[in-house]
Amino acid sequence: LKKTIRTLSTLNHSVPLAARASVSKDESREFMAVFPDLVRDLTEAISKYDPKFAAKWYAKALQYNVPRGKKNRGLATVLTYKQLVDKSELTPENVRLAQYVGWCVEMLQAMFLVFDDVMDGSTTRRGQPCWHRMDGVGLIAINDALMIENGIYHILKKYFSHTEYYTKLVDLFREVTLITTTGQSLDAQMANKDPTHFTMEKYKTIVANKTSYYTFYLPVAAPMHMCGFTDPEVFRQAKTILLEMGHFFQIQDDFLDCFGDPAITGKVGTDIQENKCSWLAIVCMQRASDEQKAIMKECYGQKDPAKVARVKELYKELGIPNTYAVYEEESYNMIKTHIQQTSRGVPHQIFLKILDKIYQRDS
Ligand code: DMA
Ligand code: MG
Ligand code: MG
Repeated sequence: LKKTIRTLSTLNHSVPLAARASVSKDESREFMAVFPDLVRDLTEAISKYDPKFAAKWYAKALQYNVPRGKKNRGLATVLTYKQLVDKSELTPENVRLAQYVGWCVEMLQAMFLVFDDVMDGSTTRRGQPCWHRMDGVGLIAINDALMIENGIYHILKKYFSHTEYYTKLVDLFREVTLITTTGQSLDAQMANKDPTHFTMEKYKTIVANKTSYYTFYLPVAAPMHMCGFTDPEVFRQAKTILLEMGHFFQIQDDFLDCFGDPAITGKVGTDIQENKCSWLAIVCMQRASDEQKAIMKECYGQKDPAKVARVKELYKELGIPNTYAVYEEESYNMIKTHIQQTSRGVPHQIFLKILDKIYQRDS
């Protein structure tokens, strides 16, 4: 299966995987170097209220949940800033500010993931147990997610309240949070319906809201504000491209949930058990005969491992892994074309870099 996907999609593979990995290693190290300062800022902030227990717990929650992922969103924020800022302003101090914003994006992501894993009944995330599964954590995870989220606004205030773009940044984080929670709400509500209700149209709305805004729009729009962009048309054009990328990214996520290797993705999928309106389930329902639809009705949304396996079998019988490989390649090419067609504002190179980072990902 993996081989088919690889062969089908190496046809238009502009940046070798190894090269991509090595580029981000340095950037990732510099970015990581800022994290301990962020933890110090935040724990100091709450040690005013409780110097011992709360601060210690907060540090632990931050360290466990914020920095252990791929950090694509935070790194994209810094990268975009470096590309957009006037060369004369590309100082170490300004890069550090961009890194703080990048960590705010990562804190937002950490908050969503802690909540998402509680809601989705997940067990593992980033190769370790989900935070709520840790001994002594459980539902305290809900409060921890709120503490992580509000750390964002503490950091923004501390480092940006004197800037012209401060309210733009705060408004952006708040709006993107509202949009993402709207998407999570739709995602959860759709999971209460049987698969005959799943459509590509509903999927598009769920995905744009739950994933694309915070994963792709935020890491580009935040540095745009920092660099003094104000033309709404430029934001609109960037958004169009970035939402397309988000759609592409979530289809990958859905595929990996079912067919990915947990040792590589760092998480064990739950979409079938949780009755999620995933891309695979939609394509399956589009193609299924009446008998196959009956299998979905009986087995989808069930915890029984035999039923989960039956759904995966059905996906394979319907050739969905192959459809995915073809889709991934075609969609990549289409987004590239659309990037080339954007007329002004953000340099194409930024979008292309972000796109190449996710193309053919297996984690
Ligand atoms: C991801 O949806 C959306 C948010 C806001 C975390 P998901 O449940 O498909 O994500 P994952 O597969 O990482 O649990
Ligand atoms: Mg989930
Ligand atoms: Mg998923």
